[in-house]
Amino acid sequence: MRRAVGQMGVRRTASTLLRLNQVDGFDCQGCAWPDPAPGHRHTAEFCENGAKAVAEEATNQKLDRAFFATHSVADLAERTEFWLGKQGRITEPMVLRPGATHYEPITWDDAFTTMAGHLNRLQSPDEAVFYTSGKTSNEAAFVYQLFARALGTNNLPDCSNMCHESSGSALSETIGIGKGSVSLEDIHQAKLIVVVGQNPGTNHPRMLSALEEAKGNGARIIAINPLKEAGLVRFKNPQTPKGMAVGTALADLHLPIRLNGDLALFQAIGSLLVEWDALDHDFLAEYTAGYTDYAAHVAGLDWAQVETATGLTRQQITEAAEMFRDSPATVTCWAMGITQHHNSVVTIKEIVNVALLQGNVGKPGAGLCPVRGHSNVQGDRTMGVWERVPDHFLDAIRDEFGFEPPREHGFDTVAAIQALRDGKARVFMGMGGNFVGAAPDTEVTEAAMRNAALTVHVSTKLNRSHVVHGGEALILPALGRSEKDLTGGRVQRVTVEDSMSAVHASHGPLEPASEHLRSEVDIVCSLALATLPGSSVPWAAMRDDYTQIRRHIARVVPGCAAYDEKVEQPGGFVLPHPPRDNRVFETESGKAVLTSTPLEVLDVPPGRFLLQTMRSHDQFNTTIYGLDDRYRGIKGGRRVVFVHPDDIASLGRADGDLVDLVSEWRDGVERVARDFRIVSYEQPRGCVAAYYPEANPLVPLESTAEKSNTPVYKSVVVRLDPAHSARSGPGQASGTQDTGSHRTDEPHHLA
Ligand SMILES: Nc1nc2c(c(=O)[nH]1)N[C@H]1C(S)=C(S)[C@@H](COP(=O)(O)OP(=O)(O)OC[C@H]3O[C@@H](n4cnc5c(=O)[nH]c(N)nc54)[C@H](O)[C@@H]3O)O[C@H]1N2
Ligand SMILES: Nc1nc2c(c(=O)[nH]1)N[C@H]1C(S)=C(S)[C@@H](COP(=O)(O)OP(=O)(O)OC[C@H]3O[C@@H](n4cnc5c(=O)[nH]c(N)nc54)[C@H](O)[C@@H]3O)O[C@H]1N2
Ligand SMILES: [Mo]
Repeated sequence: MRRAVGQMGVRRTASTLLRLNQVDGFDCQGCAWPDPAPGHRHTAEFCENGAKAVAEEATNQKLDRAFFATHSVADLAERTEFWLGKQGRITEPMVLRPGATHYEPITWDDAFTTMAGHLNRLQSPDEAVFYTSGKTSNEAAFVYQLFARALGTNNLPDCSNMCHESSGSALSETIGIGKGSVSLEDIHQAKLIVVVGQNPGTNHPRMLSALEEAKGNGARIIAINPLKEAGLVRFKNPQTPKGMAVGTALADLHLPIRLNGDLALFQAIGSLLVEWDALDHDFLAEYTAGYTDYAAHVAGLDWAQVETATGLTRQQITEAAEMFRDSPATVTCWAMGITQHHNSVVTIKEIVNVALLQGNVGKPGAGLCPVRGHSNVQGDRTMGVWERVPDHFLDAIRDEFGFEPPREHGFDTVAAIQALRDGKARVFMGMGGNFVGAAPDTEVTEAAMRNAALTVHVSTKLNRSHVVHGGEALILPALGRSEKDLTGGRVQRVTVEDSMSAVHASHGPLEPASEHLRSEVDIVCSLALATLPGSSVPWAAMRDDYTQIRRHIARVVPGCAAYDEKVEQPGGFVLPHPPRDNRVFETESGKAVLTSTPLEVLDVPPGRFLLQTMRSHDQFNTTIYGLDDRYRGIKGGRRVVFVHPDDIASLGRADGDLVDLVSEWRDGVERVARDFRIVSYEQPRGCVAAYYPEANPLVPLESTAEKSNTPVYKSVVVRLDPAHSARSGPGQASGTQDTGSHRTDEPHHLA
């Protein structure tokens, strides 16, 4: 409330927060956690971090042309993400002309003409890149991918490429669909819930209420995480007086796993279930393939290797396996701690193996639950924002709109950066997000963006991607989800899909931050009209009435028949999910697939550490709400590195010392992020942690997960050198590359 009132004032706070996540209100722009059924929602159906997300968007603080006249781009490039984000909402379209030092105002029409000029001058439409962050509504996402394809490219990278791509890859191959198989009701009814590689207390706080309800119904909970994340070990439910006063320990068992140890852990659990014959034989026989090979593979498990990889004892793992054995219905939830490693896809397949052994797919109270990040990241994919969308989707576009879409796969996020770097892509457009701040290898990514002829960002707030720009740059300010959309002279609604495939409507109650803002749908359709004058697509009709878009969605997108009618129902509708609904597995063999993967232990040279990059309690991705991380005891600073006390001692350093983080990778380049303060913090020996995006310069662009191509943000090999700034004399850092683009002008006081 303090944050909300500070940014929005009392009246705006009340009218906004009480509409948040309500049936007739708007969808929280924070995470993708689902809403309870209509009739079961609280008056305050939001969490602390949802309130911060709304306040950040609905802030009274504005950024006008005088601001851009005062601050040169060079000046803005010296500021932190925190400072940039705090300047307020962008109120009119701005352009940075070639060679100019300052952004200046531009009319919408001129902005679209500028973009059309660049796009039509390209040698091939594949020189354009259309990125999407996961807040974009289904309607905007649908017209956006349609525009890219009408132009002639599948270059539609999205934040999913950096997020749950590994889940999509692993689940499609094993159960035939890239989405999770549980509903909120399944969580409530589960007897065992496994939360692995996820910090819900910070990133999905409303999930804790669901876990609490499950516990009330007799569920047990296992948390698998190198860190003892506070939300899981002590939880006070702010929705109930009892919760506020008493608090609960949600997790019954915490396994402090070594970074990247999860493949070995789940394989070991699977091997024990096979050994104990704790299997659903009927399910295995009827619905799965690969069991015989799998059983033979895990029979040869090397426990010494498992203990090294996981940092856990056989006894700890056995205790967890017994909880699986004794549970008739198990849900496994995971997030970035699982998806952002080089072997994420096979790790998730190992989680699937364990679920299949016990028939925990397509059964009430059970299932696989990748917990999505951005509020509509899953919906954007459903709507075709995907560089590798299947042919049947493209066929449906052709039949609906009468043009032949390109068939060749497009660039994902990493490939887009490589293409910009190598001059193969010339125009970059971002539909929301902060591409430069979120991507790996900051120095390489920034150079790639500077190589573009044109960079365009559809945004609500200022961020680093606006100040690290191409030859010409545009900022197009969009309506946020909390705001009234009166495009085409009528009240427009949009729709979104949550992490559990439920689709529903959303419409904002607030007056827009400025009369010059346009909706994302308007921006895309107007751009299409300017760029593709002879297009067979009815851009103007779709722009002026989003119902028209929903009618097209109904005919193009699988599972969306009668879309406009179904989203009318209170609470919306749930998309079909064959494994969940009928135990139908649309894989090549028609069965769910158990896979056998050789174990490996990540090799870390002596004196080096495995670094994970994670979120604090006071940020939404690259949007920094504040400089504290309350649950981890950090105050007033973000350039910190969490290190085990014995590792600090073995380095001959002390808590509070300043170090440079140096990442070592097989390309021989040493990437450096300077001036991080050591914080003594309990976790497995050899593991360290720092915040995203400050640590992004350390993640090599080419270090990605096999198959999903997701950057390896959670296991970077680093050393901790004495801080350059604290050393005497220059030259000590020779041979290293200073990639400290996320500058530090922040205090470091720690609680
Ligand atoms: N308030 C808030 N909400 C958010 C976001 C936000 O920034 N702020 N971001 C949104 C987005 S886009 C996403 S994707 C989600 C992210 O949600 P999370 O995945 O919860 O986010 P991270 O902070 O990256 O946390 C990763 C967790 O995994 C653990 N971990 C790291 N490596 C490993 C490993 O190898 N094994 C295991 N078992 N655990 C590991 C870390 O200790 C940490 O607890 O949250 C969404 N919601
Ligand atoms: N090191 C490291 N890097 C990571 C991760 C990690 O764990 N570690 N996580 C990765 C993950 S999971 C993700 S999802 C990506 C996130 O990558 P992105 O989605 O690209 O980044 P965000 O920080 O969420 O984008 C914030 C910006 O979105 C704009 N915005 C906000 N709301 C709206 C809106 O309603 N409309 C429009 N048009 N714009 C809006 C604002 O201008 C704001 O500055 O980062 C990835 N990067
Ligand atoms: Mo994400």
